[in-house]
Amino acid sequence: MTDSAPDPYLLARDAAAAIAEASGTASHDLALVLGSGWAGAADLLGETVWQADATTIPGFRPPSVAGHVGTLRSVRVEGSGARALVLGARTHFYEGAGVDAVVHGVRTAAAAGARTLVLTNGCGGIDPSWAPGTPVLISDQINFTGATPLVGANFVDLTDLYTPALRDIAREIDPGLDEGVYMQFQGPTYETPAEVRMARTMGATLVGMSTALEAIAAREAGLDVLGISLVTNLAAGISAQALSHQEVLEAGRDAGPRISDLLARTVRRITGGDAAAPLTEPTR
Ligand code: 8IG
Repeated sequence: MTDSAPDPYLLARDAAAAIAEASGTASHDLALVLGSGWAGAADLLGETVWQADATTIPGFRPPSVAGHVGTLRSVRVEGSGARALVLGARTHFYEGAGVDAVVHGVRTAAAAGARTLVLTNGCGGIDPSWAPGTPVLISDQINFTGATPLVGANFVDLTDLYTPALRDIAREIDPGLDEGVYMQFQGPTYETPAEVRMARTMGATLVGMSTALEAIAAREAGLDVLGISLVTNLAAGISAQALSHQEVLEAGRDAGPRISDLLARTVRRITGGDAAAPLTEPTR
């Protein structure tokens, strides 16, 4: 790091302090990043006690993608009373702002007191049985970006990067949830069919442009991580159809209410509240 570059950890502490002051909430228990298709979850979690445009908080950049909403919220989780920090948009690696910008929200969540991070995304599915609109638990990841948020001899163990106990809780809410290995590509193109075959050969079943770098930063900060992907499209070459961002948004909209319910119940259970009645409709 040069002398003029801001320390990203300090910037995250500034952001957390600004959130604490603006929200009137000294500390948050858990944080969520809502990706494509997951925006509706914030409303189901509980009462929003504070919300603001993320760009009013130090270090947050405006979202660059249609369908992503750059709102930060503090939510009192119904049932448990836990405080959740909801990050309604993320900075993607393909925006070129650097990996510190990508993980700023995660570092801010850690500085705000969160012990648990829930990462959600919309992604491509390699398993042909996952129809668009299927939620899949992330069991492990392949960081294929060539980048990392960590600098120096910082040998963080990623054996259980996605906390097994949190995945168990999600499956208590929805026993039909499948698990997959998420591979983060740099983007912004979707993969070629050959790249999807490569990903499959390497052991991936989900392909996307987010999450893996954030999970690494979260684990560095000592957070427990839960990852849930919404398969919004079959990965390139898995189906005969070409990919379109429009279809991705539509799959997200259609699946939105169901996956929001799944997420809200899971967060209630994670934070010690009752998850209420079981899902009336299985997610697949
Ligand atoms: I939504 O098929 C969504 N994001 N890399 N590939 C990659 N990212 C995605 C995809 C996909 N679908």
